[in-house]
Amino acid sequence: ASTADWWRSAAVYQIYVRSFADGDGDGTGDLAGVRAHLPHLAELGVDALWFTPWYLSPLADGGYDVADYRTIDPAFGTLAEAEKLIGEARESGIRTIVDIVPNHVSDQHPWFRAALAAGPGSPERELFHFRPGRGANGELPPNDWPSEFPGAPAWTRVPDGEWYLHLFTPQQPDLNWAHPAVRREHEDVLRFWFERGVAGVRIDSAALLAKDPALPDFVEGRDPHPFVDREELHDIYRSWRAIADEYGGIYVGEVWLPDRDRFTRYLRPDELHTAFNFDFLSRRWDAAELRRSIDATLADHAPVGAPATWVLCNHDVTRTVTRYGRADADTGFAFEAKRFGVPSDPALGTRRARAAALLTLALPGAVYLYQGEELGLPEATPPLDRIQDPMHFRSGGTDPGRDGCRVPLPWSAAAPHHGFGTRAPAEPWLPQPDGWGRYAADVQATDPTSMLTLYREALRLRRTEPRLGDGPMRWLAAPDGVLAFARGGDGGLVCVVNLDAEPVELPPHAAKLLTSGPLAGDGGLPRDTAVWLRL
Ligand code: TEU
Repeated sequence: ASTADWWRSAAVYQIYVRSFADGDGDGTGDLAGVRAHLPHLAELGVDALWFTPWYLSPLADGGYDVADYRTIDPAFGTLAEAEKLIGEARESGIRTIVDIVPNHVSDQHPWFRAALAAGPGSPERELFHFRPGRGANGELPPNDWPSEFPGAPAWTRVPDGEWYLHLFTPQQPDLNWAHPAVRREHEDVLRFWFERGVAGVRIDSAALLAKDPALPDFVEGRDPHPFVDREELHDIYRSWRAIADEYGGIYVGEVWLPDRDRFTRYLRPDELHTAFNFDFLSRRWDAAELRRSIDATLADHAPVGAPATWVLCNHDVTRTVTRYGRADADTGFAFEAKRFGVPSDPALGTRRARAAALLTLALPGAVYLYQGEELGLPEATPPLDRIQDPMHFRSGGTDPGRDGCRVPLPWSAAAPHHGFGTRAPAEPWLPQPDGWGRYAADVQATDPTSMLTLYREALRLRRTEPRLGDGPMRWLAAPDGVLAFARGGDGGLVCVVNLDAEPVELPPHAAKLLTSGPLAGDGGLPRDTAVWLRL
């Protein structure tokens, strides 16, 4: 792939800044922590870093509540430091992707504060969705839309009696995307970050933004939907694409849409470059099911010319090892399973996560990794009184929320708090569970059987092996419960994954490039194990 096409085959590493590494000793991860660990990322061999929002924010939703899109939150660092980090990463061959949150702002954003102060009927309120309530005294929300976080309507009433719309928490008022000032502002913000050398932008909640101006009640199955996947979005993304093209930058959309045909419309050549494919998150560890998912994904992407992407984890879902460690019936359905705390076998989960890593890294397209996946971290269960995720509060405390995958990383087994602080050790903002040191990067770096070593070797092969990344693949005949496919033509690279069968025989003359776990005594590939072969 040419350098302009880097994103088509990239391995992108997601950094949840507040939990990655703490450089200034206040217990919160920051840019200094990331800079200190750039050697880890370079040695891991990823092509780009995606930073979850690092902007000024009251952190009501971990930074997805932005008070100023042009300022780095002082807890994380400064703009000058972000620019330095972008440059240093680039020197190590690593590109930077920033996260833009266009659907909503923080209630501390100057626009929202001005709208509150200016009162009903003011032009300031037109930047948001303010409405009078229903009921005799306006005591009922303007419509019946639910918010994304459980347990509450998408409306909050302000002291003067009007209500404002927020599809997420009340601290995240939705912008009015029909207003030209909202569009202009975000176009400026995109330019601001491209000017600072970022290679790409992740677009948060990219299928939201536009709303039916009549704000009608929600009717199941009505098309168009009043606030998801509306036609107006495509015009917005076309104008954004023109901006990215000026800079050679790319977009990766967070487009949560179950309908694949609707999803790939966002990937037309003049819209977003690529989008997360979340399909594996709701798939069981089952060969037939994963094969169907892979085929459908590739078939849907091909006509628009966009590469597929593969996602096993992110900051919103149960960590891979824990998900795959659950009894078969519960391995998928990340969101429901997380809510009900289904038990998980860490050894089984780790074996499958290792095999899944080799599977996704061998599939055509780009791969998005979430920090700690390379360490094989399981989902943690932080004490409920330490959880900060609004999902937890909005559920009335019944849902532990998403903080279990956001626990500060262990870097050094023997150091206080396992080296989360790169200089001064301070109590991390979320406690690390007992035994977290066993996953520390320093112990894994010298262990040939560790998850870190597996990821390093797989990513090294991915960088040197032109057949991996975007391009054609071909299924090979395999027993039930086994996936086998080839990349490239004769003498190509073959990936075999045994999900659920007795040990399978491997071709006798194939060179084993990498295996996710030990082979059986007779050289067969055991259940829950993957191998890369060269024929
Ligand atoms: O997530 C968008 C989104 O739709 C989430 O509600 C997702 O469905 C949920 O987290 C799954 O458990 C993005 C961010 O990734 C998330 O962290 C933010 O909370 C959300 O937007 C609001 O900005």
